[in-house]
Amino acid sequence: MPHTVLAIDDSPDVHRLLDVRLKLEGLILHHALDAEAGLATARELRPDLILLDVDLPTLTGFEVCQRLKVDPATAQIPIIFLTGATEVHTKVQGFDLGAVDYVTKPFEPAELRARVRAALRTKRYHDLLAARSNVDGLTGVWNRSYFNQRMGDEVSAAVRYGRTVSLIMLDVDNFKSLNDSYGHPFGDRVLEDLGELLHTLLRTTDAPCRYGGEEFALILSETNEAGAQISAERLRERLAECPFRPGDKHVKVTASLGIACSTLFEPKELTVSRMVTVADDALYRAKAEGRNRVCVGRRNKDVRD
Ligand code: GH3
Ligand code: MG
Ligand code: MG
Repeated sequence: MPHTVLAIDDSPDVHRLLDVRLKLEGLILHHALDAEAGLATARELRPDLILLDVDLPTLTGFEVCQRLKVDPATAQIPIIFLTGATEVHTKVQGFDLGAVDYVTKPFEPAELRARVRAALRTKRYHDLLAARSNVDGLTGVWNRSYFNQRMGDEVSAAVRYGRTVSLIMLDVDNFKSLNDSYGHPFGDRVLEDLGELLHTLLRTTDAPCRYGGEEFALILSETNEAGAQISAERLRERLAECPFRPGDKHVKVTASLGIACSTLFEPKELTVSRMVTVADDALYRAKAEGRNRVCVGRRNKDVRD
């Protein structure tokens, strides 16, 4: 996949020059001629690198940089400032705001290319490390820290843009007695297989996460309660059908699932912890009603935290 780079500059000449100078780098260059278009495109495209003019007319490049850094959707995108000014304090201000580099205009072609390449290389390592440190070692699904970050982003999008997100809490039934009867390594194998099953059955836009022990939190983007119910039921069925064979025995493994959908809440009441509480309550009900079942969360009259 070629890298995508967004250039934000009010001068069409600069864009033409960047096109020419970066042509051989094999990247896809997008253009924005003012701060507002730049911010919107950055949010939508999430490019691998932003080349940002310091002297923009409405908002300065520094202000654009600040906005990009406080928005979780764009905070991780490296920024190289394009500046005509060579005073030390301007460069320092750019670095202090989170820029990774700067290039002075008029561009020295070889230097521009080298700095762009270096920034993209660092971004690739950063993405690789971030992905690895967010994956649970045993099951291969996302870990708890990724859950917190992703669920936070999904809830913000639901509050701000009216998007819908569902959360399914899944807990393996009687897992302690499985461990006790067949040994801890067998329990681990069940969790490994469960991780794989979650990857297979969920959409690529969904995020299965290990919440802790034998409990999983499944984030379903753009999915309403009915959709979540279908997914949860399918998971429950497939797991119950899955034969687990420690030695020569056939062991049935089941799970209980609880669902919470963002549409249960008024936007001003919607938080991650409230969604977790509702899904947990539904999971608890599924356990109490006999396990190996799906329960849909209801919002309590007085929202609890
Ligand atoms: P319930 O149906 O009510 O959920 O019963 P349960 O036995 O599954 O619930 P409980 O919370 O009492 O037990 C969870 C067990 O999961 C206890 C713990 O030893 C086991 N466990 C947690 N993490 C792991 C793990 O990584 N590997 C294995 N093998 N077992 C684990
Ligand atoms: Mg359990
Ligand atoms: Mg448990």
